[in-house]
Amino acid sequence: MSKVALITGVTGQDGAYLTEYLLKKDYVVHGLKRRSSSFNTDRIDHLYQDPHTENRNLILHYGDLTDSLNITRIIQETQPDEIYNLAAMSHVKVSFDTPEYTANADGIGTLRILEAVRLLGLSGKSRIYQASTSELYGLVQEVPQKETTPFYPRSPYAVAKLYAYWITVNYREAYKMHASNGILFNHESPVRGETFVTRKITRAVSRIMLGMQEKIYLGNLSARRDWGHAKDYVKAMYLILQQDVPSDYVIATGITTEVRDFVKMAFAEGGVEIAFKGEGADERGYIASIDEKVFKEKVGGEYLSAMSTKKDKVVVAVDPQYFRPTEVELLIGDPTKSKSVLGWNPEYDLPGLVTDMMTGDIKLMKRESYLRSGGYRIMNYFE
Ligand code: NAP
Ligand code: G4F
Repeated sequence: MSKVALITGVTGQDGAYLTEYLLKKDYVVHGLKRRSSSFNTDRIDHLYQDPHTENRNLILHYGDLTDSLNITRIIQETQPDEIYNLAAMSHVKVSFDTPEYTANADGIGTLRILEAVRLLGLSGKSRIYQASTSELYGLVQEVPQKETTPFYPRSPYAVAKLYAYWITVNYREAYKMHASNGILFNHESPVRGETFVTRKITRAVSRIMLGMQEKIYLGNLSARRDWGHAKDYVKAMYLILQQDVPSDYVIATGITTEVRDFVKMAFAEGGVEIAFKGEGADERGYIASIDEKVFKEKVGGEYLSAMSTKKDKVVVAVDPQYFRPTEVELLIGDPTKSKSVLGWNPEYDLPGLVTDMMTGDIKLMKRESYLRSGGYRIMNYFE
């Protein structure tokens, strides 16, 4: 018999990778997806199965974490062995603009799932994974951060996730539920949301190198994050739910890097060296040199002459609109427990992640550029 998983947030970055991973393990996967006025299933379209397909093993359900009735009905109908609660308003900066909604979806949404499992008498059957976050450490009280490090959240997002973390622990202790928190540090990929800093950078750097954009505006260049690859992190989620005893785990690489250095690494993928000058809001990044051989190989010879005219020009600037009212300056996790207990071992390091993201975005932007020119010409031809 195949195991049954329910994934909330199935259309998000992690939802997509986890769905792919569990389908390969022969699970039947039910995914909770929000109704949207335009398609929001891009990341899982390659896995989609038509509702008329017999014996489907990926089934999508309309739903929302703010709707208790809907959550309870879907859990009752699907009777999942494992629930991965990945749905959330996951953008830290946006949570300052939508604090009440964030608390409802990210905080109370978790309670809705736990309580539905309890009320439906599934406490002994359905194991629950809660997508907790390194944002809980916020104004860090210890370096590196581990499972026992005290929390100090610094945004409405992190405060909502703090509630979700503790209500998960409470239901585990009160009702003997197999409910666990994965305290995941930042993890990225070629399908990372476009407004998180890594993807914003890899998209913009690709566009700059292809002559589609002049420069990128960023916020705090000195923030440091422990960045891993989402493909590795969904494996940890799975491992957490395979343990006999539920518990909470830090999932991280143990290496921290400045946003500024991520920018340098992204440009270096195309052989472009960036130097930074100035401080705070006046800091600027300009092109110091171009390795033509690498550029031709990774980006394409036809883009080289336009790129060469940008030498010594500013391509990175700071815009204070991206600063946060309260910032998390440093995150670095200690993954000792997850490595020893779960046997979790990530395949990607940061250079591998940057290469994967840049390769994806250069390809994507070339297609966009082609559609803009050739694509329109074809449309006009038929008109
Ligand atoms: P993501 O790409 O932003 O995906 C979030 C998912 O949640 C999307 O499918 C989104 O639907 C859905 N969603 C948002 N609000 C919802 C609601 N009210 N009801 C139902 N679904 C809703 O996030 P991610 O990077 O995959 O992260 C997955 C989870 O891990 C999130 O809970 C996030 O907070 C947490 N986390 C992420 C990281 C990280 O670095 N990526 C680190 C630690 C923890 P739409 O597609 O319709 O928007
Ligand atoms: O990429 P970010 O927006 O990610 P952040 O805030 O660390 O949150 C992400 O990781 C958390 C895990 O720790 C998740 F829980 C959360 O759901 C999300 O996935 O920003 C990273 C850093 C910040 O310090 C930010 O101030 O980059 C800095 N930054 C600098 N310029 C920027 C920008 N961030 C964004 N989004 N956009 C900028 O232009």
